[in-house]
Amino acid sequence: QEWLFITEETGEQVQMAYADEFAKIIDEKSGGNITVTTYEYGGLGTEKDQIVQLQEGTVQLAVTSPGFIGNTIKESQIFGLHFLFPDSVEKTHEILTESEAINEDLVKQYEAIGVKPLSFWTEGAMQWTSNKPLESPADFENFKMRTQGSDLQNESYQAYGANPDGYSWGELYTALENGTMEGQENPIFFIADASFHEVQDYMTLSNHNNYVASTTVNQEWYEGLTEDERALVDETVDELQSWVFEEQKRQNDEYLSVIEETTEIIELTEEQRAEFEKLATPIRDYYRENISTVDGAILDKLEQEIEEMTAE
Ligand code: 6CS
Repeated sequence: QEWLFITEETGEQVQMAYADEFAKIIDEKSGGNITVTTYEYGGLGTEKDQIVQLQEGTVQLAVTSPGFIGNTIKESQIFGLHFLFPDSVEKTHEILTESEAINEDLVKQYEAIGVKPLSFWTEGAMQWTSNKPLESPADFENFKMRTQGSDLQNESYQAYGANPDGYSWGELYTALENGTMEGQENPIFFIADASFHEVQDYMTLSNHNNYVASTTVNQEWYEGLTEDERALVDETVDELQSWVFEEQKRQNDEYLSVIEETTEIIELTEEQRAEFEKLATPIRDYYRENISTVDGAILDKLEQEIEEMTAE
């Protein structure tokens, strides 16, 4: 049998590396009986089209980013909050792997639309690239910031005074080049591989948030698998959780020097980061009051878990 696995990335970018590794393991473990065919971003439309295909079961598996489904699964916008997760990417990955708020409560929200997340993982800390130096909230005044388009992502940048707008990444290079957009956020590997640094003069090491991705499946398909097949999928996803942490780390470490060749790197002082954090923290209440459909219960629990896990 054949399973189709779509991602939002191309080439050997982290999501594609993940899907290809998944395909390799399934092929080996099933003795060649199951073939997983992987599709790059664009192969089946935009990121938003891909979610519909997953819901409809045209594809069985997908890497899905909350930023693109946030307006459908409101609670997933939680990942658009800045300065929520700890600065350590390793710790963040541990929280994404173990948190009950995420892996049980948030999962239920996805299931309501027929999509089952099997895991959440980080593609690394996000940084800002821009056509002018971004060092303080004042620099964001009326700044045309590209986001993936979820309401909370936009709200987070409005809190800095920016003028954010959702855009598909396939059109972003051109938008940055011609000034339709003045800046964007992404992990280092993605900035370099998508060549955004070529059309941006600065990269601020802001570490304001992590890029969170999720391995998702069509729920009906997953529940219709035999017990052995489902165990094979679960086992492989478990195995890939630490694998993908190493993969994103390798790519993010490697690509920094590529960006440094053409782009000025700005490091923020603790005080400068604190200015952003101060404006970002009240957005948690905005999420509770205006976005969440469960009065912020998932955020309350997640905050508690983060506190416990970072105190260890
Ligand atoms: O910025 C984006 O939209 C893209 N960034 C990453 C890291 N992966 C896919 C996504 O579409």
